[in-house]
Formats: sequence, C-alpha cells, structure tokens
Amino acid sequence: KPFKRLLLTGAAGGLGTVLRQTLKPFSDIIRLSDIVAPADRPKAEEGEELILCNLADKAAVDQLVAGCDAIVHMGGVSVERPFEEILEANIKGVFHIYEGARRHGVNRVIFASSNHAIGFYRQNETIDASVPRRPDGYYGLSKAYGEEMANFYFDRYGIETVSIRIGSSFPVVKDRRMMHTWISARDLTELIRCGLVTPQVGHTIVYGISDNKRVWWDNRLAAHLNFVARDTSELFREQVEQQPMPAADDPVAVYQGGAFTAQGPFETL
Ligand code: 15L
Repeated sequence: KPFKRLLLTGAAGGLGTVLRQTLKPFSDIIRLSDIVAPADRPKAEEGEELILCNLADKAAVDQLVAGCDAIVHMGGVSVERPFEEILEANIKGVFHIYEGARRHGVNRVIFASSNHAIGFYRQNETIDASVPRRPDGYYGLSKAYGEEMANFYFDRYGIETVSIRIGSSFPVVKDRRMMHTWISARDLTELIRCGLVTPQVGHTIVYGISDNKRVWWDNRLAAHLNFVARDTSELFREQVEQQPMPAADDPVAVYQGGAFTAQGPFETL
C-alpha cells in the first residue's frame, strides 16, 4: 500500500462516508476525522482510527495531522453559508491543515476544492485550470482561498497539493446542470488515487468530473495525473430530461455554479 497512515477529514460527510471505504486499499491505516461521529458507522473499524476534531481548533488539527503521511482534506462546510461559518471551518480549517502538514512533514495534500471557486463563469464558456477564479459565494471564496494556500505552501515549503474542483458528486444525476458537472464516486476515488501517487504534482488544479458528454471544463493542464474517468452522466439523461426546462435566465441554466450564484445575502448583524 502506498501509505502507512492516510488522514481523511470530513469523514462523516456525504463524500467522506464513501471515501472511508474506497480509500482504504491505499493505506495501512486510514485516520478518519470529522466534527461529529459518522452516523452510519460511528466507531473505528479494522484498519481505521477515528478522531473527532473541529477544524477551527489549531492545536487539535496539529495533533490530527501528526503521524500521517498524506492528507485528503474533504472537511469543512460544503454549501453556501454566512461568512462567519465559512471562516471557521473552511478558511481557518485549511490553514490549520497546511500548518499541520508543514510542522509534521506531510508532503502531499488532496484538497477538496469545488466548481464554486469558478461558479460565475457561464455555461456557454469552456475553461481550463488557468483561468482567474470567479467564486460564486463565501463557500466558493473559501475554496479559492484554499487553492491559493496550496500555491503558497508549495512555493514556500514544497508541500504538494492536488486541488480537485469537484463538480457534483452524488449517487445520481439530479438535474440538467449535473449532466455537465457530475462525477461518480468511483471516478472521484480514482482521481484522488492519481493525486496521491503521481510524483511531482506541485500544485495541480483538476476538475472533478466523469466522462460526461458535454463539459465546461478542460483538464489538459492536469494531464500528468493520468486520470481516466470510467463513468458518464449519460446513464441518467432520459430520467433528467423528463424534468421541466428551467427558464433561460434562471441561474441554474446560466452559470456553471448554478443556484449557488443566487444565494444570500445573509443578514448576520
Ligand atoms: C459543491 O461544492 C457542494 O458541496 C455540493 O453539495 C454540490 O452542491 C456541488 O457543489 C454542485 O455544485 O453540484
């Protein structure tokens, strides 16, 4: 197995629950972490460690990272929320992860970035990983920030990251937008594996999508990862096309980030 101890943050979340299973073959021990215990299997099982940790707690994250040889950082808030919540879990969280990596000599991070870092590009545009970010909310901003943090920790400390701008990773394609953005759990697992084992990735940004028919994202700048998707959203086309067409000016049909572009403002005063 390529790793002795792999850290998976966000292990109780939607993707973490799946990755807990699928990343197991890559490491002798998988260290699972989240702010709450996973609802389905709340105890560590064979080959697992489970550590409850608030990503906003720097000392706790430092201990969490100690002893690991790579990090798959899926933790944090995964939807649009008021800035104050995003600040704690995502912005402080990603800083604490990188500081832990620096202090404990961890040289490889997989960062769960998101399409919402570029969500204000339009659906009639095709973009690669070199375009300026266009975050579509505080959540997207936190992902843009995490990617810049990955740049900095590589330039300054040589810590390597693959930031995966995940499209939509759910068991099924739920709407027309996801025909373009969907990635299966199997393809996401393979992309994470490529990100973990490819030598010399520096900071690579890659779009996390399956082999969908019409896509907005061009992964040529991540070709060195040798990622080959095996699944496609086409399997869901018939089902999805039974849904009514959204209005032409509905954000779900205009922007790559879909409905996230129209959330807020949040009145937190
Ligand atoms: C995300 O970043 C969210 O975590 C997820 O819940 C989906 O909304 C996804 O993006 C998406 O854009 O479909």
